[in-house]
Amino acid sequence: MAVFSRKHIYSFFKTGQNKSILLKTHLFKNAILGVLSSETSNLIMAEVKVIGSSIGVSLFCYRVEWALKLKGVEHELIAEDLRNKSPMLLKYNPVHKKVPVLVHNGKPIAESLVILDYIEDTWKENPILPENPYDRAMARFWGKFADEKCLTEVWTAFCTEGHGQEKAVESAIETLRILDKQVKGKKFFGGETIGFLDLVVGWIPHWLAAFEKVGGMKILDAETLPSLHEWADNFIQIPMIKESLPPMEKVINYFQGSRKYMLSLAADKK
Ligand SMILES: N[C@@H](CCC(=O)N[C@@H](CS)C(=O)NCC(=O)O)C(=O)O
Repeated sequence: MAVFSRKHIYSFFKTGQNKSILLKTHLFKNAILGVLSSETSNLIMAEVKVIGSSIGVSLFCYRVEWALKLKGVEHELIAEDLRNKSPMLLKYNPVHKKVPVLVHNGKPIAESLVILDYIEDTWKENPILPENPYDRAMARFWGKFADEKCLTEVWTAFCTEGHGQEKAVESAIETLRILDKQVKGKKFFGGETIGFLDLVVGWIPHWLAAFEKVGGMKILDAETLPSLHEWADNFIQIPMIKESLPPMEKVINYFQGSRKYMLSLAADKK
């Protein structure tokens, strides 16, 4: 069943000839809502909330935010203090107790990749996954690879120092080379426009730059990872992305604390 937000109903009618007169009249709005079934009306009133981090630098939350923006889904952001998790977060994500959590009509969905899938299934406009089932599966495969391998290895390099870090950086670059091949000859992973995988690896241009600066390492280099480097330049130029990014100082400041903490944990283990 198609799910429409109030905005989408309006934009549908916007395409009609009498758009400005019709759109802005409350009478018209009420007439439209009146003739729809109560079930559909509930969907129009659908409430979409995203529980995110109060610090505002969570790369997992940003991909969800971007997907909703791409689809024009109005939503409310709820800032969660992750040092003092709220009963609401624990209720909505009792398994992982992490953000983001998408809450749609009171029903929670956790894990950002699962949330992206849900968004795609629920709001059909501006698809982020290809139509063909095989291509869809491939996009999901690479998304999983990007999170489980690329991001994890970059994070390991970020949380290490000395010789250990050099080795970790090499390993991260090797893994990113695989991703580099995937985007070779294309503007975006999704083709001419951004899609699922672009959103998943959307942390690379901004967050990786912060990790490199704070961690004193270089990973994304135009010579070593030419296609990914070019992709990063293209991705960050998209107005919706560029305008939504958290200030770099804020990201750096936050991850300076994270690195210090991770290094202190490693030192304690020795
Ligand atoms: N695999 C999860 C990762 C989410 C995640 O790590 N969220 C962090 C914020 S960036 C979090 O909630 N951390 C709180 C904690 O680990 O207790 C996803 O894709 O949604």
